[in-house]
Amino acid sequence: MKSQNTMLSMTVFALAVVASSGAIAQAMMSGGKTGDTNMQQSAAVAEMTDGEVRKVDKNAKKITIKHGPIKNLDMPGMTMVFQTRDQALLEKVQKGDKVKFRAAMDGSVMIITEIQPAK
Ligand SMILES: [Cu+2]
Repeated sequence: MKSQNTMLSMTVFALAVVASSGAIAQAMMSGGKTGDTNMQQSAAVAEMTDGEVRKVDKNAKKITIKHGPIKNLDMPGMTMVFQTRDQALLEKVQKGDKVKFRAAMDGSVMIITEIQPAK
């Protein structure tokens, strides 16, 4: 039992370190610095990607975004159309908004799983 508790607290500590270093990397990137010093830590949890909404098509459930590099999809920055399965996402943003979002593959289609206005 004692060793399990030790394992748990070590895991929590490791997660905290990963979370805070991710936040630092984000802060550095939004400060205008680019570079690949943080490539090592792209790991399992996808980071939010910066983007700017170009178009929201509620009927087709599609959002056009000019986005920065999406690490988890190994995609460089570009402007492209994303689909979403979640109607509520379409209500959160509108054309011209700066956003942070997460994208994932759903079969052969790239979808947005999470989006929020960037502050
Ligand atoms: Cu793209």
